[in-house]
Amino acid sequence: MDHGRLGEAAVGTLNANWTGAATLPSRTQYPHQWSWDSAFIAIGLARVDQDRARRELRGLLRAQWDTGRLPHIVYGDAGGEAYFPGPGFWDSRGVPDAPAVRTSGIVQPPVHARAALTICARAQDRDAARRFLAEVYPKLAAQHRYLGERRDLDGGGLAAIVHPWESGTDNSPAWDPFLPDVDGTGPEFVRRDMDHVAADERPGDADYAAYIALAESYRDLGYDDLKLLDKHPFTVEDPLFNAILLDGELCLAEIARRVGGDPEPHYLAARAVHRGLMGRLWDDERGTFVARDVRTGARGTAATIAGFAPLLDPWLPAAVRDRLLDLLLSPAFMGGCPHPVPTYDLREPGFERHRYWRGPTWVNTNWLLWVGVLRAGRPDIARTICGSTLGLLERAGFREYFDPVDGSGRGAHDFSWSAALALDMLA
Ligand code: 2M8
Repeated sequence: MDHGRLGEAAVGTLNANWTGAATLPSRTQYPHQWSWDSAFIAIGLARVDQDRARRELRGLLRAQWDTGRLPHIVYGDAGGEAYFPGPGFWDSRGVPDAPAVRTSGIVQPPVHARAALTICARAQDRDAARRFLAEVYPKLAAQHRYLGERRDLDGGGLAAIVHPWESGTDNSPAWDPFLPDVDGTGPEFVRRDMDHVAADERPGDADYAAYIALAESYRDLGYDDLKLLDKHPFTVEDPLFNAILLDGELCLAEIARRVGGDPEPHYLAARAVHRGLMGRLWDDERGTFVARDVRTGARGTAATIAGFAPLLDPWLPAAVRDRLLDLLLSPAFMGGCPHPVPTYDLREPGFERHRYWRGPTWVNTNWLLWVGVLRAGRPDIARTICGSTLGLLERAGFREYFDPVDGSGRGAHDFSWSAALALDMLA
């Protein structure tokens, strides 16, 4: 397939997944609106349909809680049984600061300020773009305030995630050391996630039991972040989430500048995340950024795709940047397989070619790395990542993820962010 046809096919996929109010990640596997999916989708739509890109973000922001929390799922009309856990599980209607629309109670990486700024950057109608920025700025600023204030659990400058689903990289090996404390022996539930995808491409049952137990724990605390350190068994700082938070603050500073607001608080917030990343998550021995348990200070050891996300940080010391790039190009990642970038160190015994976030290549993490290596002054690596990602999509279609060894498509078909980010990478 040539690039022109790939672009047309991408638009077709996004149209097929559009409900009239939002774009579903996949009609079968994920039949609701997901938070960071919508941000990636808006970034792609900004290339072809500005109006829909704006509607995508607006739809999500309408589901924001009064505290600024932007939920990871906004439930639509798909039958209650189509996806587990459904809206009743989270019981957001029982929480005073939640909106009327039904949502989950956890968050996802804040790519949304980047999406809003991208929409503006691609706009032909500059006035409409500025009006849109002015409209969404207070909501995005509230989203970041929530993360910077309520989720910085011990004042260390980083936002904690309280559930692996909040990372977006659900069953990454990065979370393994922090899950044994979770008691997954709760009430029975029926997994719906394997109705459409092979079992060896999804998280294992023990992981799923922990996911449900953690979601119940947070829900039963009334989503009260002040109780997390005492009562919740998973409070972890993730380099991917925090690098995106830092990038988002820099985007907010730029948005503030354009709409006549004050960029300074956003620079300060970005600097705080930078200090937290360097002081807490940089592992000098391994030459990458790793996850850290807020409660114990214990750090993980897994070298995953998340470790490269701080390439988005413009203040990264040159020596740290160079070590990260060395690891990225080494046989552990880009140098060790024909279809990079794998989400986990290829040489680890726990690397799995097909299992979700434990090895496969994903389009959104490739896109983030593409932006990161460009920022790090390496257009050569950016070209390799871009060419290889588009090649995978041309050969295997808009699959959810890909086997980094043979390039075969895995997970859901017609997956929205694979199509959307192709549009951005094609341009
Ligand atoms: C995956 O996560 C959901 C739970 O949120 C699931 O496995 O059911 C992840 O890949 C996540 O990053 C993504 O946003 C979501 C929808 O595409 O699917």
